[in-house]
Amino acid sequence: MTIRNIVILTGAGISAESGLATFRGPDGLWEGHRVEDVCTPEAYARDPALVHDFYDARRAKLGTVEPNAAHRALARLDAEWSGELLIVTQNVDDLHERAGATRLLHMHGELMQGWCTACGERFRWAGLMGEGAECPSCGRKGAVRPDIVWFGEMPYEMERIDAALRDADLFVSIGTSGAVYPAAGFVQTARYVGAETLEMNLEPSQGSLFFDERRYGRAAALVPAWVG
Ligand code: BV8
Repeated sequence: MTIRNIVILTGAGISAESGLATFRGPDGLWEGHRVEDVCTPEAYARDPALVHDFYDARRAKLGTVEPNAAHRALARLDAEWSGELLIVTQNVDDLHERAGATRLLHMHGELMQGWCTACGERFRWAGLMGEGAECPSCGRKGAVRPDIVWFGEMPYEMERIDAALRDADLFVSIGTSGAVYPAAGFVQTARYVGAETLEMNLEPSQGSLFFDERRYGRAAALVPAWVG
């Protein structure tokens, strides 16, 4: 089959070698935190300070790390690939952008963005947010939350993702455990439309059996080798 249109899904594993913790590993982000306590709208309503601390700490860490060879290889592919290409990341870090990727979409939101629940505006937010942050647009205090998709909230740009998957000749999944939907279901859509499917991960994901090809190892080694 001639490969023209590529969809690439990335997860926390692609940023692990940059020094950012994944969610479900031994050093997991959720160690010490129950997911329900930091990653749901209910958690935010119940204890906004805890949720802000969780994201403020991750935002501060992000400023100390750099993209790795896997991010850079995907950015090179993005610059050179003449067909359609869409990198759909579950990650909320900005390492794909900082490596130079442009055909990129953050389906679970972005750590470096805030969202005002009073006026609905979204804006770049680089520092600590905390509970009483003032909206740069409407001036309200205490209505700014992290622009992150929590459990039970609709991921961003699902129509655009679905359209790209339906046109795909190749679907590549990199550094994700396949634990979270709808992202974990993308491989099914790709198979349904006859796309080739490749998984690159440290270990078999929950959906590994759905992939035609599977390469296991570190993303910073596997992805540059695959991009060539
Ligand atoms: C929705 C916020 C509908 C961002 C996150 C059944 C029961 C209950 C709920 C559900 C259900 N089925 C579906 C659901 C809904 C739920 C869900 O999927 N639950 C799961 C637990 C079953 N999904 C949702 O709620 C989603 N929304 O469905 O909305 C809707 C419809 C209408 C109207 C309204 C709503 C929302 C999902 C997003 C939740 N937000 N986090 C943040 O804080 O960062 S989830 C969290 O998990 C992150 O977003 C993360 O991106 C995502 C996936 O994790 P991974 O990226 O895969 O990371 P993980 O640690 O798991 O794995 C890392 C992998 O890398 C490992 O395999 C490891 O081996 C590998 N690795 C490590 N090092 C390396 C490496 N690989 C290569 N190289 C290395 N060096």
